[in-house]
Amino acid sequence: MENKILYPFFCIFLTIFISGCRQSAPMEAHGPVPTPEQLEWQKMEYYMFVHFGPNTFTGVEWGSGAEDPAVFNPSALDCRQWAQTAKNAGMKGIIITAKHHDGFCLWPSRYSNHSVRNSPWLSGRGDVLAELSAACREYDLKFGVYLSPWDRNNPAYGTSEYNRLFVNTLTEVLTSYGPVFEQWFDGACGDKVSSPYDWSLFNSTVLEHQPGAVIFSDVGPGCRWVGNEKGFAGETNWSTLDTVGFTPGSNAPPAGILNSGQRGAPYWIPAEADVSIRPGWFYSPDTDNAIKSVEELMDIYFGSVGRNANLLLNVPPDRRGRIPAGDSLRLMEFRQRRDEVFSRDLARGAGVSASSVRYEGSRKFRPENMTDAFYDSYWTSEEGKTTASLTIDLGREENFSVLLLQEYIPLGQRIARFIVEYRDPGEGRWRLLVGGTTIGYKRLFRFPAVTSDKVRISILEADAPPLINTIAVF
Ligand code: FUL
Repeated sequence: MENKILYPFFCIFLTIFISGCRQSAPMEAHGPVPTPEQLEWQKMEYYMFVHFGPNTFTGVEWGSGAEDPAVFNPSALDCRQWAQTAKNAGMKGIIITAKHHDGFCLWPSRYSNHSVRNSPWLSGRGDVLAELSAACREYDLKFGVYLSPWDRNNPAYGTSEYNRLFVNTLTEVLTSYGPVFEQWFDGACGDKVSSPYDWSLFNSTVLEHQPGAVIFSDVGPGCRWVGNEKGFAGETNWSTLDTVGFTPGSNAPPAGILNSGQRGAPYWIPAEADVSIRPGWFYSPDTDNAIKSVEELMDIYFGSVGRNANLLLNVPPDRRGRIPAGDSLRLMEFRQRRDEVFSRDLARGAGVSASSVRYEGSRKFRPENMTDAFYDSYWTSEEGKTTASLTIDLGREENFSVLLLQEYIPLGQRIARFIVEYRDPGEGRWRLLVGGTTIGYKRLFRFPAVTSDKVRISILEADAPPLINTIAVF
């Protein structure tokens, strides 16, 4: 008798329990996804490249390797000034050319005589990597290393022995200066005769000593070259790439593919856009009047960070070993301009309605997750649904000229086509604002300012149910 009375309650309880379990069912990834290190790297967005070495003093871009180490003699080298500048610029790390193509080592390497040890700087007792890694720690910046496999000085270069030697060099650098967030492998090589580089050995050496490092090259595996040195990713930019059969350098995929990635490709290899604040990578007094303007830097920012790529901005120290005042001033102006643009997100906390929500009723994927402050809360559509429209209610008419969208990439990149409209406050009609293909980690749009109380995003094509964690308007 008692059982008969309790049975209906039991059934109701079971139904609620099961639906509760369903609602919290974990979302599955679609395709390749970033490793935790790649995700951390992507969130850095913007960091400094430092080209420094004999070329700084000789005024060339590619040293021959025959330079006398005596040319390297900075009069007032100060890595703390570099770090302070990077920090104040809003950058998250610094990558230094530990060894450029001329083979000169900025640290006293055991494997080469062509190094700071044979320079007059600090009577041969200096170590730029030691100073810079310490300065990065002090300013809470990540430290990264550029090492060129192409070496125009080393006598072993071009022989099979060289791969071993390069591995020793790598090991020395990667075990001496603390954590390295990114290992930068330059694919450039101007010499024709050379025995092939052992890339898989180079990569495994990096990961053996720095398992947290993201390896940059034309083809990753951690992140890829964006295909140009101007700082622009493609308007379409997938973080996936098929690298089978390719290597860095002359056997890399075409620049156009590196620029836009490949939809549906098997590896997660996001783009990094490298560009110099001056016409050259190394300092030259000839370029003192050619520092990029704030407008150019803003274009670059929207063309890189705003198109799902990280921005690696080169700021070359001068012959004193300091970042010149003109460059650092420009960096501060650039930061100020970004701060002004992004100071107030008019959509923060705004109500959002979605044409489709996964497991309606559950708060886990609610549309407001896109206007909250949390990276890991996101909206997604019902299972199997790859189109949706999202309407953001700003609560009142606002004037805005920038839109920010973020896909929740820990579960893969999915969105392939979308449009954004705003409601014309006069006529009440929806008007097209912008449209695009990919979003990825971050997508930014600039447009002539509009006034409206509502913005609508229509996802027209996606490879799996779309996941968006941030919509912001400025
Ligand atoms: C290129 C190099 O040849 C340039 O000198 C510079 O280092 C740039 C970042 O990469 O491949």
